[in-house]
Amino acid sequence: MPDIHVLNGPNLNLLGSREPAVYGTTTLAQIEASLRAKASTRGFGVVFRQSNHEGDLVQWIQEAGAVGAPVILNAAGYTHTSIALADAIMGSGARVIEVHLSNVHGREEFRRHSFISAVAEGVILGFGPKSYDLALDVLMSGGEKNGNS
Ligand code: CA2
Repeated sequence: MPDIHVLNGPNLNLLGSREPAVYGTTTLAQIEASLRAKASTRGFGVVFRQSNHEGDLVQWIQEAGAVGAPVILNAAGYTHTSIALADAIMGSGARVIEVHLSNVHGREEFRRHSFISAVAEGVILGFGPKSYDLALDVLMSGGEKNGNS
């Protein structure tokens, strides 16, 4: 199995330093360390990336799709705006699990729509860093599609 790609969108580099009431105190580096440790116990490698630029995320999704690597994607603010990311997922055939730290459905109205959800295999949200963990569990257990797509 190829490495599991964990792709993070804009402002997630600020995790742990601002807005702890919404996003908690765990930093992105801590999430990365925890995922790497957990994945390695099962012999999986992790490619962990963050960018504030939409094109980087498009490129990384395409790269993952090209090598058949599964993706855990927190597209952050681009979740709610980016047709380009949805196109990259569809066009590259990448297997994507969408994750969010917060329960976006309990927040502002504009966060309730995701351009990613319709092209993702599944969505995990609202569990803080555990959202990433749960997605990793699905991928490491070889979780299959549920037939919805
Ligand atoms: O809950 C999530 O994981 C989000 O993807 C986080 C995004 C937000 O736009 C989505 O609606 C939900 C925001 C990431 C920005 O993270 C910050 C962390 C600390 C301080 C400021 C922003």
